[in-house]
Amino acid sequence: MDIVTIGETMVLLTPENGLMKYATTYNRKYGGAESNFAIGISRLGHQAAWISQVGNDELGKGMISFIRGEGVHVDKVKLIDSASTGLYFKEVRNESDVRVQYYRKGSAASFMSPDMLDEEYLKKAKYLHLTGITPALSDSCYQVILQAIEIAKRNGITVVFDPNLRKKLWSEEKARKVLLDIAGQSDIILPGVAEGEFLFGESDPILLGKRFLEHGAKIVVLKVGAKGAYYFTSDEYKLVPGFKVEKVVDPVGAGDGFAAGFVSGLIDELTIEKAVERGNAVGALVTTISGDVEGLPEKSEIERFIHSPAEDIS
Ligand code: KDG
Repeated sequence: MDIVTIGETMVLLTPENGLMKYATTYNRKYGGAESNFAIGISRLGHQAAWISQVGNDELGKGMISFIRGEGVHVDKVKLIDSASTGLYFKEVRNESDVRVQYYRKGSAASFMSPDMLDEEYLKKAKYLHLTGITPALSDSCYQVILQAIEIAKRNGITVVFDPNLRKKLWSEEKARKVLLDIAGQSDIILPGVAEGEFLFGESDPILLGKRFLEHGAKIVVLKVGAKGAYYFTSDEYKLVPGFKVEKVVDPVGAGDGFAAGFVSGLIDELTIEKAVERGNAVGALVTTISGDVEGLPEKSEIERFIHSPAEDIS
């Protein structure tokens, strides 16, 4: 196993036409930062496992089939009778105006608890991927994250943390405290510049990178939108430019795609710079297709895009 990730995936409904408020027909997809990442990893040719909890209902079962169909290991996804699978609606008005409505309070995933973690299973992974969405779901979900980090530390598994700040899910004060706690225990951290500013009250990318390093991370990759991403280690930092795409159709999931591309690069033992370049390329491609995971590329596509991006966008 290359990576294990833990978190909630929801049924995703997007209006077929027009606005959420008036739409009468919706497309049914699936979305969840952690499974988006796992699918990205799988499409790039690696082994990924997704740990979660869904309702023992038709939508939950359909979701598991879909994610399994993407080659992700789902043997540790629990179906429970006492709560339903979460749901969310998404309306993309334009690149910078995406409206999201969650129906996930009290969802099956929000009842995840540390006892669902099997150390023998987690031990098989090289990387543990976590996001700041899971601890926002409930206190027991936060405990899952803390326990997973403990297991990772005991077994030499690298912890990769994407803060994925979702202000709709919790208070700013709690979010800041918890995200800083997890960031301080992670080996690799993948924040966006706005998340860095939220956590440290600082907007200069170079200073932010240094703050995250001081806070405990060994590698920091700070995403700066279409411009690309900076990486920081104790020895160096560098901006790796992003890729242009002709049209951004749906930006949601680009960060998860970035994380998948970057971690896939590390698994393939690329340099950090080349891994960031792959992350940038995957993130860019995700935005060109509607849906949180539909635009995630396969290995051959990503290599072609990195070598001649113009060809792919013409
Ligand atoms: O990063 C994309 C995710 O935000 C999306 O797939 C849904 O997990 C999700 C969330 O909590 O918003």
